[in-house]
Amino acid sequence: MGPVPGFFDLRQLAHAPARELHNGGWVEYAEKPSRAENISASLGELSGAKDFGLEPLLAVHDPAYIDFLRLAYTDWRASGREGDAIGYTWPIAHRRDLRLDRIDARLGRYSYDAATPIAEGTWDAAYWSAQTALTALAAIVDEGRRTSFALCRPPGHHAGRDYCGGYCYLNNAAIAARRAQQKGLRVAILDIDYHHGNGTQDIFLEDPDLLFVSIHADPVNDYPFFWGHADERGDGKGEGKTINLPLPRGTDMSRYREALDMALQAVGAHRPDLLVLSFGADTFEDDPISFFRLREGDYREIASRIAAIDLPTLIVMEGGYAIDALGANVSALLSGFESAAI
Ligand code: OKP
Ligand code: ZN
Repeated sequence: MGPVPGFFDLRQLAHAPARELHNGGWVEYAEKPSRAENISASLGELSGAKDFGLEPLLAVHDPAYIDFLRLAYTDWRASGREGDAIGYTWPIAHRRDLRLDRIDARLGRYSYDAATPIAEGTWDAAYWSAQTALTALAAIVDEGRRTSFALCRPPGHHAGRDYCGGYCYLNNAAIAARRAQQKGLRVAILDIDYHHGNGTQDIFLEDPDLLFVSIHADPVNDYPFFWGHADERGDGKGEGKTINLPLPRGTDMSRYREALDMALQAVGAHRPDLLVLSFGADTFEDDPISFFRLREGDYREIASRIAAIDLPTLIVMEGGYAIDALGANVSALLSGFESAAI
């Protein structure tokens, strides 16, 4: 098929929170800028992002949430705080939709965890990460490419219509998928990050036209706990258009392959015009925060199997925290698409 064009914008590096709350204490932030640098170094030439503006972001996210994201860091500093903005109180029982101005209340209203601080460069980086996904989509829908790779960072699949969480602020895959829908395409999203893509699931939960399929660590044991169980199958008219395939810790390629083939069968049956692949390399055996056992060569096989269903495919980067191995794992994935016989 030839090389997969890749997209990345240096402004995505501006987001660099210092720390996150984990297991009762502060730890170094795992979603570091060097993740993208490692991938970009091993891929060679990547093109920058075009600017599609706010409109495609607002087709997925609540305008009040976008305002919050843009202003949270400034408001935090204006309140006399140091460091990155982070909440400490969440409206867990879904209280009334109060219009509260206090920064701590807003942080609680628009987030669901303490893994997602808002730092000085967060809005800019998240904005350009979303534009990178839209630019890679344009390579397929406007320029006729078969496959393209968006080096999104910060990632997106945990971000919902009006919330951030899990290192995610804007849902890059959902923003690209919604734009493709608006151009008349029928879309499927396959999410193969180690963690369940709760934000993407929530955004399309009632959409009868979009299939969301996710293979991930069983949320009984792993983040994000409250989403991704096998009995979540979509709501209302979207019933049956969400498919969750949770797998146990320790899963290796032989078990993963079965789930992947089930997922791909469902994707094929949906008859999409476009596949959006939310790709996380945190299923890797040496990932520091995850517990599957995939190896570098497995990403090539995964890509070959996906390429075999013969769909235009937009690959959107999600997680992966074994930083020194990230470039090699992403290259292995792309090589599986590049050598596909179609
Ligand atoms: C984002 B993505 C580790 C705690 C884990 C957040 C996980 C977010 C994963 N210090 N909490 O899906 O890779
Ligand atoms: Zn992940």
